[in-house]
Amino acid sequence: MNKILLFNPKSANAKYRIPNSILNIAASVEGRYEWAIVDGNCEPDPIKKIAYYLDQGDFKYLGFTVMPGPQLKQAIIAAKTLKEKYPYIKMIWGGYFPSNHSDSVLYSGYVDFIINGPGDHAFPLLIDALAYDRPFEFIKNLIYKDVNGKIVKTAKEDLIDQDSLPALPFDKLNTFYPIPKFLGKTYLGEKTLAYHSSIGCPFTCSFCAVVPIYEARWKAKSAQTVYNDVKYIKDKWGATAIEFHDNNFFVSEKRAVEFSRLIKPENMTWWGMARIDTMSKFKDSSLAAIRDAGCKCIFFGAESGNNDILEQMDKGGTQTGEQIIEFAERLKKFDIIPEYSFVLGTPAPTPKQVEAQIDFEIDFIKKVKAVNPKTEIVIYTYSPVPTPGSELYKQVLESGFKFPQTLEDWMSPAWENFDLRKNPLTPWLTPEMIDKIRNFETVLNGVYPTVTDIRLSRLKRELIKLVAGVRYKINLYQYPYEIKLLQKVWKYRQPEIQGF
Ligand code: B12
Ligand code: SF4
Repeated sequence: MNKILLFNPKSANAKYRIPNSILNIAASVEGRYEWAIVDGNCEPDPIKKIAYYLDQGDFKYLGFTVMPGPQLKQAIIAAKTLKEKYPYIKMIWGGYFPSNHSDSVLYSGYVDFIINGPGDHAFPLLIDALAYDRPFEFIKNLIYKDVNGKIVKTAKEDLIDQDSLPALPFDKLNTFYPIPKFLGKTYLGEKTLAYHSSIGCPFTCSFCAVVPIYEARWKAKSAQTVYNDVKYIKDKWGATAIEFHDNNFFVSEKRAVEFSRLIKPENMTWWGMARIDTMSKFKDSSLAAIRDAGCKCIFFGAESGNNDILEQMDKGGTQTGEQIIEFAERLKKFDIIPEYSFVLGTPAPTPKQVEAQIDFEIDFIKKVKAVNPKTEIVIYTYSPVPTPGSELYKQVLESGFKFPQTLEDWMSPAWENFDLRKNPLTPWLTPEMIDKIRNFETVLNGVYPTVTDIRLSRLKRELIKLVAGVRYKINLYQYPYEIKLLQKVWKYRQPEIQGF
């Protein structure tokens, strides 16, 4: 038998989402090969559960989806253990980490193939080739080691028309894990559905992991297809809210407005990610229609208020510091909360300039808060992404920065923290500079606690605001121990670490 087992290693401690990455892969082989899913988020001992399936003897292929951070850690441990116990199993990894760091994955010795980017066509073709002993070298989006141990990357496939993809097998997923388990309570609603309606992104920001894979390409499902899927889950399992996981949900104004028209009667609250310059061009009537249809909050990569840094990041498009502020103010009128993420700690020729850039961003973030205090701020420290050809990445390599060479190295606590964007490990950032960024973030989160933390009561919010308010006013960010203590005791939610 040629059964396929798909594994989503643990990526969240709570708020489990529908494992869309492996569900898409399951859809690609549905009706042709038998498959099962193991979700590490829902299993106390996922390796034991995988072994339970493999011991049945008819599973030949084991697919992992892997993103950096804790998911990578569980993936490495599982892959190593399982390959040792079941050496005949063909191990296939897909997702952002193996696509961007293929050498360390394939040289580990326990992963046989990587699907580079979308797997909707590549995965079933690879399984056909392996099952019927046919050549696989001509399959697009594949990375493997040839007989001489050399890493080979095959050509990239054009992006697939997303409406032509097979339906997602929600009912079958429900037989492995009840769907309501994945519809968690968030600030958006009691039962929040995670949905992915488009792939890639038309831009080329030089710090972004999407760029090397999608190379400025974007393809979306139509508004009607998205609506049909959402409506199905709503009617069958009672979803009340939607998190759109697309890298860039609002690329097309027409699609966003059309989706708003369809979803409005369903009374659902929803959220998605966008670009400031793209949405600044949206008509007032479109922004109003989007809000009216339940879109309460939108995530934007603001990145920096400094136009030179925006250029250095190759932010593309037309975004400027002035526009970031103007747009925060404009959204106030529509009662849409802008969630702005900033990337602090990009390289500069001298330590003084790095420090000056950090001070500038702190000041800029305060200006954004002043025009629209409801703006949610997420602060990341810049962690390099291997974007070949980008000026920023060239500067990073020149500074002496190196990614780990082996999978074992990726598991070290320091690199795990790098993945979580807590510890950038970039030579130009001194510990004092990192402290400065983190301390400002602590004080800012004290004055403006995130709305996404639904456990934080009104009283607690008021109290922490009071404590942090004085520091914020007089720009005193050093040693904010009292705020840290409250955040620790109240288990304050940090979207920058836990994911939105
Ligand atoms: C949902 C999500 C999460 C969820 C968890 C999802 C899960 N698996 O349970 C949460 C919120 C927990 C999360 C957390 C983090 N995430 Co995350 N996450 C995403 C997000 C938004 C969507 C993933 C998804 O479902 N995609 C939908 C599917 C259909 O697309 P896909 O994964 O690309 O899958 C296709 C191909 O890649 C391939 N493929 C994927 N897997 C597999 C497996 C096999 C076997 C095969 C054959 C093919 C294949 O085929 C699929 C279909 O074509 C992505 C961005 C994005 N839009 O994809 C970021 C993303 C993957 N996350 C990222 C990061 C950095 C994180 C964090 C580490 C940090 C952070 N602060 O966000 C944390 C880690 C926290 C932790 N505790 O682990 C980055 C990775 C960047 C990088 N350098 O590689 C991304 C790309 C966001 C970004 N643009 O920066 N994340
Ligand atoms: S707009 Fe966002 S998703 Fe697109 S390349 Fe830039 S950072 Fe990445």
